[in-house]
This record gives sequence, C-alpha cells and structure tokens, in this order.
Amino acid sequence: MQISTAGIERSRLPRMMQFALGTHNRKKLVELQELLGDLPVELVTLADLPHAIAVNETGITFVENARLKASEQARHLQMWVLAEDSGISVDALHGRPGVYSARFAGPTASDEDNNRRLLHELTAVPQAARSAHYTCQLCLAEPSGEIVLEATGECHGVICDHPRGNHGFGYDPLFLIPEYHKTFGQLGGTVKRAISHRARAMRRFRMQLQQLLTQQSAV
Ligand code: ITT
Repeated sequence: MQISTAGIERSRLPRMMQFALGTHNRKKLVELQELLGDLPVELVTLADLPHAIAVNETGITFVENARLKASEQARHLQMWVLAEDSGISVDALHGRPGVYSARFAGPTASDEDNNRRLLHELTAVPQAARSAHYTCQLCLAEPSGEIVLEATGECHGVICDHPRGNHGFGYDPLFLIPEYHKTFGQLGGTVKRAISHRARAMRRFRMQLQQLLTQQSAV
C-alpha cells in the first residue's frame, strides 16, 4: 500500500468535492462508482466532459501511468481527477502483461483477444504454476495537476485453463480465486466489490479522503 497526503493543504480542499473519474473504460468506471458509493463527493465521468483528453500511458509502472492519467487530465480539465491504472501480472510470464494488460494482444485488442493470448502463452504451464495477481493504483490530482492522494491494492489468484463466467470484464473469466474455487467471471459483483484489487485500493483511498473531508468540514 502507498498513501501520500503530504501535498494537501486544508485550504485547497473544496467543501463539496467534485471529481472527474479519469477513465475511458466503462466497466472500470462502473466499479469505481460503486466503490465510491456513499462518499460526499460528486462524481463526473469523462463521457460527461466532451473536451476530456485520452492520456498517453507512456509509463512502465502502474504508479507512473496512474499519475500521468490523473495529472494530465486534471490540468487539462482544470478539475480534481481520480484516475487509476490496473492490470494483471502473471508469475510464469515474469510479470507480464502488467501495465500492458489492456493492449496484450495488440493496440485495439478486445478482452476476448487478450484472454486468448494469455491462454496461448500459458499452454505449457501447469495449473500449480499459474499464479497471478491484479494490481490497482489510484491517484487523485488537484486541478493544477499535483498528485495529492495515492493508494494501491492487489488481489491474488490463479489463471485457469478456459474462460468461466460472464461477470466482470478483462481477465475476470480466467482469474480464479482459490478460496472460492471460482473465477471473478463466475463470482460476480458482490465478491469482487469485497476482495478485488480495486476494492482494496479504494478502501485505503476512502479512509484517507474521508479523514480529509472531515477535517475540512471541522474548519
Ligand atoms: P483507462 O486507461 O481509460 O482507465 P484502460 O482499460 O486502458 O482504461 P488500464 O490501462 O488501466 O485501463 O488497463 C487495465 C486493463 O487491465 C483492463 O483493460 C483489463 O484488461 C485489465 N484489468 C484491470 N482491472 C481488471 C479487473 O478488475 N478485471 C479484469 N481485468 C482487469
């Protein structure tokens, strides 16, 4: 976990925060909206902001890309932006696809294309050696682009040998949670909202944000 609030000065926080959620991935967006749920923040999506930009993900780590997505979008929109970078790291592939998860099978790859490529690369790898984890790195940037809050979450599992279930997105039909003997594709939203990389990062992020909002309302 990594959380930093050092950059926040109380006076810079508005009383009712409005965040743009800095993602163009609709399924990721829905999960973020569900996880932010009851916080007293007003959420705006990039679809509501036609002048939003597509930020180039030139980083080689989740942290670098999440910072880029939050910071560049915030500066461009002159708004608070909460962005995240996420992906799956497979041990037998030395951590690949990692930050390249969305583009594993090519720049315009669909989730199905990426899943096929992953299964293909793991053809000769036995189940016992197919461990993997998801990572989610959240970053909040203020309108100047400065990063003021960060949180990370991971979720560990195993890549199974064929897609199972239709819930979630991305690699979820292949990502088996050993404790449940089911993939995220089979388990659905309730379990994913409790134990996913995004849920874990968001719990850490929410605690910090809640604290800041509470401090602010007491001023
Ligand atoms: P934005 O950059 O606009 O947020 P993106 O889909 O390009 O959208 P990323 O670069 O962070 O986002 O790539 C995330 C990819 O990692 C995503 O497309 C999936 O392939 C995979 N991934 C991340 N979280 C996942 C999850 O909860 N379930 C399944 N796959 C996930």
